[in-house]
Amino acid sequence: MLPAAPGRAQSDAQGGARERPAPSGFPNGFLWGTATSAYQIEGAINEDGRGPSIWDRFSHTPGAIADGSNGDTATDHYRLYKEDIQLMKELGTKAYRFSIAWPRVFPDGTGAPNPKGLDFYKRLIDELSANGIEPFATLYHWDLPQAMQERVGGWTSRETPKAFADYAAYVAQQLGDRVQYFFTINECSRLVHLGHGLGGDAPGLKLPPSGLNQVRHHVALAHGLAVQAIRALGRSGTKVGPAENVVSCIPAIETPANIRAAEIATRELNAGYMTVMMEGKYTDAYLEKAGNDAPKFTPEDLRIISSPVDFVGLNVYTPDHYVVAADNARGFTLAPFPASFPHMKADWLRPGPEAIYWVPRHVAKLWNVKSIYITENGTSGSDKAAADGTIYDVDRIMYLRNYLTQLRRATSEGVPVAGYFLWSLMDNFEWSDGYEQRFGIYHVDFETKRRTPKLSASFYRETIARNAVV
Ligand code: PNW
Repeated sequence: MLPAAPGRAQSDAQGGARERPAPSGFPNGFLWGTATSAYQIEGAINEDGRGPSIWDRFSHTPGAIADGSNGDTATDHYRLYKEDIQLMKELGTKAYRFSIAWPRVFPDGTGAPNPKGLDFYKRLIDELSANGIEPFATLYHWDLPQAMQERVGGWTSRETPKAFADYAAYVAQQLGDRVQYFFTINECSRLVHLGHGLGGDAPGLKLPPSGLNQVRHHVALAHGLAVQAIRALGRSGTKVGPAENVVSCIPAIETPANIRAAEIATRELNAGYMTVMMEGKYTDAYLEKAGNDAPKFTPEDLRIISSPVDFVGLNVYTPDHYVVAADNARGFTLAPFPASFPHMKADWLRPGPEAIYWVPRHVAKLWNVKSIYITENGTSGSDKAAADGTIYDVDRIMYLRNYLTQLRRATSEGVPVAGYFLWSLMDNFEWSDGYEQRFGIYHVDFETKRRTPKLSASFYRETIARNAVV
């Protein structure tokens, strides 16, 4: 149980906010939520007819995961989901972003569906609804059915986007009465780059540029096909969009020239993902740079990829580049990061709270996007319990408070951000970092599966109650 916050009567704070909006306040109706993904929390990999995924295979490959672990049991959310929904409820969240495991629904990737696998998500969604929490379902958070990898070569083949569209259509048919908000693919960029270029994520491939560019095209195509499938088969009012980790470009100093340069950089550095999804073409610079390694595609592919979306989901963790305007062909310089730039527990996670201001602002401006959700934001921490048993994760609170201050700047200036999903509800299987990186606001003991709130859970509950940065 989350302890009561001392020194504040909830009704006072809310009443005060109604009369005189605090300068740190978010718009009325701003949607607060938490986020997770299937393989990172569910466990139960052999339950109810689930097929193996590329992450089962990869995590059981010696040397692939930092602590030699895997997601076989993870947080056991498959069994403990009702308890987890009570955690969401005690935070006061009104939305939850989770992912559906494709291999639970189609154990072989294609062919006969597995109703028992889908039933888990029906139970989960019904329990969410019973607790007043809106489900936001991601169709693909990296757990490709292993059968697709073996039969057709996974994302290297055009068969995979086709199979993904069929899976999306089936889910929309089956869950359309329960789910209004769908995300297609989580972070196309990471699954392409880390999974197929660097080999650090499943399926662990290190493709040459031509192969990698083709994978990138297939993933974008899968996004577009899924948008069309959900539109065709969801009930009316169903909304769909991507959940992308846009390469974040921050004006190093806030001048009109640097802001413009950061916009140009955003468009170019996301050419194979957000830019092609929003514009229906690859930029000239992207194709020129790829040269003979450019992906093979048809004009019809580009029309599919750029199927109109209802919103854009943005995962924002860190500034990828600080940008300075320059008199060169590209129009910008990317400042190198000094070795002294700080980072959170994860080396890659440099705190730069202004990223959560600039990314949605650039996306809204460049592509006239009218509705944005922050689909992930959060940090890992070392999270040691103090003598009194509490995890005083003031580093995570510092990170969140600063990011939310910048997010609030965005909403106050009219950037159309409608909601925020904190990553993550609870500690979970952090991919190739195994269980060594904890992102939760609830601590999970991976032996007993016991959940315990960290101090940041109280911070988040307070933020939600006041609809303001606290
Ligand atoms: C996201 N980066 O991954 C994923 O969507 C989650 O599944 C994951 O647990 C979470 O963030 C925390 O890592 C990212 O290097 C991994 O910028 C790395 C980066 C961004 C996102």
